[in-house]
Amino acid sequence: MLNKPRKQFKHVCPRNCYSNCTMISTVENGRIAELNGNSNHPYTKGKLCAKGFASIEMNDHGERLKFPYYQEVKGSGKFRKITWEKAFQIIISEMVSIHKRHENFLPLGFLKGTGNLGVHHFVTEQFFSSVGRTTKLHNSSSTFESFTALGQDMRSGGDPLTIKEASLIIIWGANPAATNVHLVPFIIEAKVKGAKVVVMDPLYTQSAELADLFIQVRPGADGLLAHLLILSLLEADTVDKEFVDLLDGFAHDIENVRGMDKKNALLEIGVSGEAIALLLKWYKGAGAVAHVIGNGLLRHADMERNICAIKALAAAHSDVRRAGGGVFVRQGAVKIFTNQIASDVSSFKGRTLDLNNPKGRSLPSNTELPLEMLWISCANPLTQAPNPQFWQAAMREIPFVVTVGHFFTPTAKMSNLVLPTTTHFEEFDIIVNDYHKGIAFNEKAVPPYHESRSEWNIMKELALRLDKAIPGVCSFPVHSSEEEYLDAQFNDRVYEIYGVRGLADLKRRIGPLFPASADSALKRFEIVTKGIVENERTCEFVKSGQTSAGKSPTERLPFWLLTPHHPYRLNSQFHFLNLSDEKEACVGINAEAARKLGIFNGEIVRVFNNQDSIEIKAVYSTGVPQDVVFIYEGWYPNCDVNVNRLIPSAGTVTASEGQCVSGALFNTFVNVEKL
Ligand SMILES: Nc1nc2c(c(=O)[nH]1)N[C@H]1C(S)=C(S)[C@@H](COP(=O)(O)OP(=O)(O)OC[C@H]3O[C@@H](n4cnc5c(=O)[nH]c(N)nc54)[C@H](O)[C@@H]3O)O[C@H]1N2
Ligand SMILES: Nc1nc2c(c(=O)[nH]1)N[C@H]1C(S)=C(S)[C@@H](COP(=O)(O)OP(=O)(O)OC[C@H]3O[C@@H](n4cnc5c(=O)[nH]c(N)nc54)[C@H](O)[C@@H]3O)O[C@H]1N2
Ligand code: SF4
Ligand SMILES: [Mo]
Repeated sequence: MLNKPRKQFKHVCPRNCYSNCTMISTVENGRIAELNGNSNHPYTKGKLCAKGFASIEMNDHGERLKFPYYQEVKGSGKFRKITWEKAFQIIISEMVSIHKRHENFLPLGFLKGTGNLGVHHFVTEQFFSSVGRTTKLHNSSSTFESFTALGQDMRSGGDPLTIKEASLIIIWGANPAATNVHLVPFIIEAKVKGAKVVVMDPLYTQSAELADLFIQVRPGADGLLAHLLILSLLEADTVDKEFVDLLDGFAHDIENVRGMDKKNALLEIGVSGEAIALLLKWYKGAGAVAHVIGNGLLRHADMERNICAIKALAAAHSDVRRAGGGVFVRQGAVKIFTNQIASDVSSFKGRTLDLNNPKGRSLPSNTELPLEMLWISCANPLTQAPNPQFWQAAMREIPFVVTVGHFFTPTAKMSNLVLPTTTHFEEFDIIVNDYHKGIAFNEKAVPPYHESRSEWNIMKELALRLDKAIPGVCSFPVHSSEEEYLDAQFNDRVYEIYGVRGLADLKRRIGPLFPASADSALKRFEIVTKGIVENERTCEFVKSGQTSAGKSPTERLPFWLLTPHHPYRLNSQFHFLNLSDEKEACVGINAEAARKLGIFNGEIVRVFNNQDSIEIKAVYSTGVPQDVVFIYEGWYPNCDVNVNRLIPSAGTVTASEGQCVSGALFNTFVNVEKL
């Protein structure tokens, strides 16, 4: 038998994930025959998750978009395959028409989601920032956007590799066993060395199984629990006074905690005094404490108060200056490459619309120029955004919608033009991670699937045509290759952090690159200080003795609806991957609560609130409290359940600026009834 030529290529998984694993593909006859993790990575260590391995399946999936498709009437499903040339013609003629009537491109909106976070993919935003004033839509329901809006202060993630040194690990509202699998070995290593692990979550999750102590906290009550811990440190006189005295005004704030009503706090937290007593004991006796913070905190109104309370705790116990201790949270949105900076909300020159801010949440139809065209890339708002009904209506209203992606998602189906694009196996890219903070180069291994084009190629071709149609209107730099384009995105900031000047420099390095002074104790100290000093309301919250959410289930809507991330999906991606016991969407409900409603295990029920109603299979769960139900978020094409239809578009409020920064997706209340 002839030996087939095999070639290997280096990749980085570009998903919006804690890990951004490095991987190696083996190509045979122009197709990826094998995919493995690359052991060059100190965080991911050559291991991929199920989704990572399934990315080969995704690459060759029969339902992947092969050609550009056009439909005159959005949602009609009457798509016809067209050529790229025709697609470009349609887009240019829309753009020219807008420009003719308005002499600018403000009626042209664009939305870039988190489907692929590679530097390459910011090309879309760069293009729409290079044609004068346009409209940037941002939907801060993703963690990526939330952190962007929170700014530098929240970019305080400690180095997760150090967690193995912690003597106590508290996981606040995260489920790493499902969503951050590479953290698990570090947690186990700490456990082997004697560390205790505490999981705070209203749900008994996959991560709770790793815990020495599981605290089934009431949603939104984490800040109160953190203050209780501060109080116990004060009472035992173990607060790091020397450290807190350095934090201007903080010593006074922390003293306020003495005034809190412990009994009431325990009621609000909803946990037995015994469990809290054990936690207090461990905390007081602990060396470095690692606080791992996840979306469970970010998805509530007033999330900043809860997080600041945890930061205050980490400072009071000087966790932030002990190896292995501190606050570990995703840094979010590292925008340092040139094409990422130009289009950031903070520096964007055109009009911005924050669709999570109830005030900004309407299309500019009467007041300003209405949107006439919308470009969506790397996003699936019809399943991922809160209140997708709004998006559905908006997309119907906007005359011309383009979606660039991989599959016929609900969002693609509501578009006029659907453009097929390449995957990370078919394009060059640079991936910047916002958790372990490594950057690495992604090689192209195989040609584009059918007629897919890379996003750089699409935008470059558009730039060339637009320049012909309206000379001088577009300043998008036209490079001759993807690699040349990526090379041009390096700048002094990248050099300052990573010590590389260009692509050749990055390629020469073996394995991912990490910032030289990633998280010195000093830097973390400064960040924590800033967070505490700026947040004057931290301690008021304790005095009032309320949960941070300030909202609770009511008689009419007696359940919190939590919609965390699916263990075998990535947001709306990998919809074809059926590894769970439950193949369809289902709602997890406390068995006792279900029985009271006469609901059997496996029965289809109605879950509803003021916004909408969905029909979904009920599954009894012992891990859910009586007043909580949960449904994994995502896209369920096989049963048409869209859980976000129940989720209002309320933002969360940051104490320091009073701005809405993130979707308070978990502040949703519902009722459940038999059909
Ligand atoms: N398998 C998989 N991995 C992923 C993703 C995915 O979709 N699937 N998505 C990626 C992305 S984009 C993100 S942002 C991350 C998200 O990863 P995580 O930060 O782990 O977020 P969630 O999965 O939403 O889990 C949050 C947990 O918080 C709990 N929770 C809810 N409210 C509260 C509360 O008030 N207090 C406390 N203490 N807990 C609460 C929920 O019950 C849930 O168990 O994962 C990334 N990794
Ligand atoms: N109810 C509820 N809703 C949530 C959440 C929750 O916890 N609960 N979590 C929120 C969070 S944390 C996040 S991050 C968001 C994520 O929501 P989105 O930002 O929409 O991200 P994804 O669903 O991962 O991917 C969006 C689309 O990008 C496409 N895509 C993938 N790669 C590429 C590419 O290279 N190019 C292009 N053009 N397209 C590509 C995918 O096919 C997919 O259709 O969802 C949010 N929605
Ligand atoms: S989804 Fe995350 S854990 Fe899985 S392969 Fe990609 S980066 Fe790694
Ligand atoms: Mo996210």
